[in-house]
Amino acid sequence: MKPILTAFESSPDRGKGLARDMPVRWALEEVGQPYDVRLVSFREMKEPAHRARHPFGQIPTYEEGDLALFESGAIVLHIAERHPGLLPNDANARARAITWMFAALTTVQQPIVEREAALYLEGDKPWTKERLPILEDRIRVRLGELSARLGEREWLDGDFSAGDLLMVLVLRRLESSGFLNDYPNLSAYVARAKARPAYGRAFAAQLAVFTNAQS
Ligand code: GTB
Repeated sequence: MKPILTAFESSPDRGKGLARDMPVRWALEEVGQPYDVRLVSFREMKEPAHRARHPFGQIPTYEEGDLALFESGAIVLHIAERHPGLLPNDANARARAITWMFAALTTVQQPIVEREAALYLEGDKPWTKERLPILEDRIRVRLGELSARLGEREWLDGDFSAGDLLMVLVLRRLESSGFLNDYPNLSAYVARAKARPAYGRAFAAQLAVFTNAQS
């Protein structure tokens, strides 16, 4: 039975692949697991049927038989644990790859999300003008640290892993702001990941939802 993923019926990112169904799609493509997608509107996301799957009324959710999961990171970990290809077999290397998953979604993503919230939710507040440079400095600190650790490596720790998958999607949130331009090895890392065939298939699938909704 194919797992079922939920995604935006009409994504506010207009097919840029920034919504959180993208990590799940990409993980499923990396491991070669076919899947179905249930598209949901903003209204449907807040209705009891969807809230039974996702307590916060969001996407993505993931159903596999009688298992229902939410939180993109947890879903990617679930997929990576059940299929070869996204986590190393060696126990210590596996633990380090999972550490990178958490680092992406907490340490690196947090200042990026705070800046987005300041820009898009608090843009009209009097404190935002002063707060933005502080948030941007925090992002630069994290990018500098990540850049130093990545160095000339292809991936964060050995082969491509679920840690890289999540880290690259977190970094993609900065693409339109130009932050990554100051860190050539991070830009190259993101470009390398986006060149993976599985990324291409996942991106095309989410873009098709947007394109079909327009026609
Ligand atoms: N921590 C959760 C996870 O990783 O699964 C976060 C899930 C989440 O934020 N879901 C968002 C959602 O359902 C969509 S992805 N929002 C509806 C709601 O809360 O009512 C976040 C997102 C939305 C839009 C853009 N964009 O336009 O660029 C990018 C990312």
